[in-house]
Amino acid sequence: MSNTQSSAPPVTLTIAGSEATGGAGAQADLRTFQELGVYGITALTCIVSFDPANEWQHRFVPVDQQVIADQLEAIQTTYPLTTVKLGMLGTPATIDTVATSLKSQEWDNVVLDPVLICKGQEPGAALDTDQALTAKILPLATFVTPNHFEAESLSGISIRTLEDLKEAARIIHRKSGAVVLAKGGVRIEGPDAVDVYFDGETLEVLSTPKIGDVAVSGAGCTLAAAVAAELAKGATPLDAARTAKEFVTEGIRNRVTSNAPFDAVRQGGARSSD
Ligand code: PXL
Repeated sequence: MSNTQSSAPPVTLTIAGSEATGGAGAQADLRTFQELGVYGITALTCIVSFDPANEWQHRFVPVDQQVIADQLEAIQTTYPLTTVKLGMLGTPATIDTVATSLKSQEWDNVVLDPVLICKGQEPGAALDTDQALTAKILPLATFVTPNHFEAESLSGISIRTLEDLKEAARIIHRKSGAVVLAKGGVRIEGPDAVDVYFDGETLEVLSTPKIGDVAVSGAGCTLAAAVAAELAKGATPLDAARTAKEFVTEGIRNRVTSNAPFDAVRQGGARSSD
């Protein structure tokens, strides 16, 4: 017990998977939390290990349901939490376990990165997971950050242009009630990486010049984690989105190269290379 809690940074939880190389998932979330000055903790839902001998496909192992529930019980009993970020949940069973824990308390901010597809999963299993996520987790979200593919899936429209992305953001808001930050990333043609923010009133296009034309691992995780960190510190949703976009752009600019065929976001890279 301590009576100095008021000076501590806000505790921010990520419920996410481990991606063993650290580019995405819980590792990216925790680095983002650290950089943005919140106290990050994690409940692990699954372990993903790329397979270098098989085109870097994802080998996916879910954490036992009881172990996920135990982690969340320990965390939720230890800290008064207001903000949670949800990353890869991965199976319908995990979605049920996480939904039950989420519903056991009130939240100010539930930031959902609706990770829909994990390569290496059976398509059937992935479809079940997508449906369970939409039915059971999306209604609990206050802020959702779909990428291009996820925005198409959640909105039911195909997205080629910025106007399509705006329409998708409106549809997803209408379906979920959540603030939407729909990411065009490198997938909308043109010189800029455009994301669309829509909260039911304000629609804002967040735009930065593209850095290369290949997606970088961990960008989505980092963006949603940065939104969660900023909301936990009391930022408005729009300011959280703006800061998160700047943070992830900086991380992409300073990205980590490796033997893998994709680069990874480097959170705080600008600071540490000074
Ligand atoms: O970037 C999506 C993502 C999220 N979480 C985990 C992942 C990945 C993609 O590889 O492995 C654990």
